[in-house]
Amino acid sequence: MDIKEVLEKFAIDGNIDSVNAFGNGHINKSYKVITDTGEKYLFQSINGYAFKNVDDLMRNIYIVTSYLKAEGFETLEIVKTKNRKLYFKDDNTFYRVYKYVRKSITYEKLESPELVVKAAKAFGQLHRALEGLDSVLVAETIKDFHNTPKRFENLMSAITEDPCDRLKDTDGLMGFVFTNRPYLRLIQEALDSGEIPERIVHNDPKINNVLFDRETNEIRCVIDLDTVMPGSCLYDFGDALRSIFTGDNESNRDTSVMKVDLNIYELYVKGYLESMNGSITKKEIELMPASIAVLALELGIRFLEDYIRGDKYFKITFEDENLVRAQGQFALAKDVIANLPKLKAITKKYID
Ligand code: GN1
Ligand code: MG
Repeated sequence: MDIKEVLEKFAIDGNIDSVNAFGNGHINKSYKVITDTGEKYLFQSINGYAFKNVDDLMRNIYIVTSYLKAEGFETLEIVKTKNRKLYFKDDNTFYRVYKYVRKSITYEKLESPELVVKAAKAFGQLHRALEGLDSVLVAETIKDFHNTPKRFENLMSAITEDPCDRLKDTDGLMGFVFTNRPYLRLIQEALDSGEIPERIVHNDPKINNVLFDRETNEIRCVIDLDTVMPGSCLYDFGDALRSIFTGDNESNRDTSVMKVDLNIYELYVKGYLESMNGSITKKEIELMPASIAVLALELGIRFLEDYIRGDKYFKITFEDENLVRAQGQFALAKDVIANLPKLKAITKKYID
């Protein structure tokens, strides 16, 4: 089936005028669709390699978006198929449609302090809002998604198998991972021991997943809800800052641009804590600085594993892109670790 035939299966308004590739996701394929009645939609094919259970995935999104809407938040709106299903399956490919969030804009890089504070508040607000949603309703769409020690084990198996004979290209990186192994367990151990609470979180708070209003720059909503599931708020805190510090190109060979900005860190901490409004625990705050290192190391490990396995998970546009991405995340992790005393000193000001 071609794209237009698939789109016909959905309850969209009007006839299709245009379909254009859209966005920068590494996993799903996205298209912006415009119809002759002026309606706009986001049409996506879901990556079945990453997401093994599309029923659970779409039900999660349905539950979370219905809940957020009922709580008065703007959020994604699923457009069902004509048979009132949440997705359409053709030939082992899964498709879905959302209403396009009009007059919104995303940024690959946050240029101004105001935007950093707003992004921090967007995730704080989301965490607060989801406190009221029973976590048994939300399925684990990707098992052990942010279980960093498990990610390390997966990398070890990839090295052992070395199916594409690529281990030889990874000189220097493996040593870096081994040296910094103690960081990998920080969040997982705190969760397992109950030192920090389990919360429903976004799990993929890349900064281009925050929609701002095109005219006022106010927060509209957080998108890409595929991985909303139980976890730790430190996953989102660490990953959002990881993404901000990485800059606008995760595949940049010049890794010197991927570094900590202490001012941005403080703005984000302030914005996030303000909107979490007393709900966050002391232990969670204490782990905030290191969480950025954990998330950067984790993503570096994931990119490296995927490179070694032959680029099965993350989309690539050039041959060694996943290796380059891993190098970038490890360079950032190194800078975060070097700056931990400063990051901790800033954070301390907010623990009373
Ligand atoms: C993937 O597709 P995208 O860009 O929203 C990935 C995240 C990574 C991110 C790195 C489901 O997100 O975990 O942090 O790439 N999402 C999934 O760019 O694996
Ligand atoms: Mg994503």
